[in-house]
Amino acid sequence: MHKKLSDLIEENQVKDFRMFLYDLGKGNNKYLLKNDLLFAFEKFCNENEEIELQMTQHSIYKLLMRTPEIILMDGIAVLMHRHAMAKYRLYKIHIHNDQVEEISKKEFLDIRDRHVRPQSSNDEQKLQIDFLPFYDYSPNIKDVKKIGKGVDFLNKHMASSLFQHPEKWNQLLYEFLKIHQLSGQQLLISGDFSGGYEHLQNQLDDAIAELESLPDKTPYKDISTLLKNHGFEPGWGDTVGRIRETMQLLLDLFQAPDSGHLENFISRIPMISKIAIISPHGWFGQEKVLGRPDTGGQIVYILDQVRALEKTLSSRLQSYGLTVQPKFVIVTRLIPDNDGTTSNEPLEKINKTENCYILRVPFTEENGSIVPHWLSRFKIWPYLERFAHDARIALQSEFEAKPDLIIGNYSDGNLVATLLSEQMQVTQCNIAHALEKTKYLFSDLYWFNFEDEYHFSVQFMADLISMNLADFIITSTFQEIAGTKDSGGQYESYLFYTMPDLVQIENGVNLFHPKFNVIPPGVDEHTYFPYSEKDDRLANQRERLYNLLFEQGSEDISGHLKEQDKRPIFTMARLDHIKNITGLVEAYGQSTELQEKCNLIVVAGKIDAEKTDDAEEVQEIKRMHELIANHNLEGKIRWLGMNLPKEDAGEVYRIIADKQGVFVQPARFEGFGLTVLEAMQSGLPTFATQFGGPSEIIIDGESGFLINPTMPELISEPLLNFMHRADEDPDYWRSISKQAIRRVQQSFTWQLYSEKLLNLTALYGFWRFAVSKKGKQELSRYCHLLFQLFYKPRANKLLN
Ligand code: UDP
Ligand code: LCN
Repeated sequence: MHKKLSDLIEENQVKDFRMFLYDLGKGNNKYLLKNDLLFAFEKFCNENEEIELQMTQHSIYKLLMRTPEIILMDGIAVLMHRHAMAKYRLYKIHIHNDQVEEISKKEFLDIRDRHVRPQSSNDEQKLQIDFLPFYDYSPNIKDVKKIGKGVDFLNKHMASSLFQHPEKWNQLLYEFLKIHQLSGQQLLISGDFSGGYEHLQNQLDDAIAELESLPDKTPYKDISTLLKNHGFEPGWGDTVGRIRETMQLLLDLFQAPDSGHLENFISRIPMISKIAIISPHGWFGQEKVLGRPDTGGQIVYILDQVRALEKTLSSRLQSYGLTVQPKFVIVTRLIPDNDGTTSNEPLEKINKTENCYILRVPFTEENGSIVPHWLSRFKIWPYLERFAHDARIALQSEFEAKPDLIIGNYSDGNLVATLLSEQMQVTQCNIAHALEKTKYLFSDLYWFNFEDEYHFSVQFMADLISMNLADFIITSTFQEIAGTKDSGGQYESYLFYTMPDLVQIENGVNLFHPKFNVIPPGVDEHTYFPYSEKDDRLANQRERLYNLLFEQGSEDISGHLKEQDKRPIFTMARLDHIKNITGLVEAYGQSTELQEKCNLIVVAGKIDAEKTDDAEEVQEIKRMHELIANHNLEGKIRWLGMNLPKEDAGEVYRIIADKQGVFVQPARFEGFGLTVLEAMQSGLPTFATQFGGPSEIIIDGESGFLINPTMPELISEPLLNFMHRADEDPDYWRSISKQAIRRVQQSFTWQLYSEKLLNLTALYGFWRFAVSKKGKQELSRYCHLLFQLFYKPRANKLLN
């Protein structure tokens, strides 16, 4: 489609824009990202006096703010325009004649390919992947703002369809109820109930009328025969009051369908009691694991999730009038060389639960021998298919049946969940936690530079397969899916991309699919609670940890603080490159004023690089030592190179808060950031990266502060501003502290999470039953091919 530049920017700025592009074209860099473009434009404005407007008022600036990249070729600029969240237009701008062509994704990806590999012209040989033909198999959300609220959309969609085609849906609902079983027990209506949904409505009417005369509190067992006579099985409720209510809801749904009735009724159907959770990589355990490589928030998230879900599901099952006890099994990897953890135990009961377990299944080689040692999450791909096979057998035997829901975690767990769900025909939920694609700049375009270490070609394919096949996807924030006004989301980065000379993805994921739902996690309130709740704090634990933080010497601790009364700046994370702990040390090292005002306390990684097998950790350890030496930080920084058990970490946050300190999370990018929630819940004013999840946790300036951690002064300045203000006004620290606590308690609780997740599961379970199976089958075959022909051979290469 042909356009003019004036369609993109104001008419009177067209000339300036052409000049700007012309100037860019003269430079050496032919592939510019948004930051490069803004920087270049600032320079351009400074150098051209005739540009009258302030830079940010300029329509060129506004366009560049929405331009993730420009590729420059002879007289042509290829511009990627993110004109709305998750929406793109691609333009070829002819710099000399003002012409603009809107080009296809395919053409754009070819241009990208040629930019990286100018010599290669074998376009026909590229593998091209396109999921677009499958996008129409479900209704799609139209409004970007509604992305991530899939369940609301689906409810409304089904209710309106129910209204328009009552017979079809009533029949479906009736069929769904008829086959409804839990743990082999027929529920709601008997399997041989005949006469269709009209007969069912009559029976409901009659049963409700008979129940009318009984007290609400009458238990189910006293009326089970009465219900049986009408063809009803258990599952409607535990008391007459509840049973009548549920029956009335179904009647209302038959007679006056609306989304409220549908949601209420579906969430009352007992659909699940056995849940499998898949999380193969890292060290999955309850003790001595957090802070090790690949072992962080995902473990905390899953263990807290399981505890909360068990509680909510138990009480739901009781309210349905059932005696079934829910069971949760987390499947992870068994690691014989356990390094002091429980990772070599095949089965471990989860503390503070009734019926939840960690089930460990080893990785095996092709010849059946067990892989004995820990493997980085980047190296596990060749083992996953066999792992899925063995996990299926182990799960069958643990549950004595198939699970009712499978939840995958991260790329590996999601892929295994997909394989299991396909084989067992069970509803599948995905949780990414953090996708790698956006963490490493150019991980797709320059994939070959990363391949030896990271194997992203395999991981991204695993992601594509599992995100397309999942029945529903939970994310912790909206921006994880579709980004913010100014930057793309993690899932969004799979929309279209290319890995030159390997594969082109024209449409990788449908962000407008109602499968996406934002449900933020919570914090374990028994471990992380406000510092001011003195009665709940244990004096001896406090003393021991105070000693650890400020006094004790050990080979795992580097540095002794000279002036212990200064406010502590505290940080705690895995010592990964992305966590940017060294960025914070650099910022502190460069600011003598900050050093005068505060101490820096770091809990991360190890002190001795010899003690780790993780390549990124080794690099970061070396950098930490360099920074401490170069900036002369001895006496001002204390670095605990150890993993704190969760309970200790809880008290550590509080001790820092007792000293009116702050928490800093300086990551280059953070998927969500559980430490941010924990620190805030403990009452610590928290400074966290603006890139990723924290931007949806913290309300900047109210319940904490968002920082841009890309330059040392951008970290130290907001910290210094805060310190000055807190020194001048003794209430300032306390007011931010209080608002941090309030924010977490209002919006981030596991109770809210589990209610929502169980409602979703019910609705998607019904949706899975109701939608056309044909579409899903075709999608599944397509993914199967990608798995067999692309994923497997490339994954197996890792073994050579
Ligand atoms: N953690 C801990 N002890 C440590 C290091 C980390 O208990 O020594 C916990 C921390 O409290 C948080 C989790 O590990 O619960 C890290 O989660 P987050 O989401 O912040 O980051 P991730 O490591 O998942 O990227
Ligand atoms: C993984 C991450 O990197 C964190 O940002 C999240 O908080 C954690 O998982 C839990 O989802």
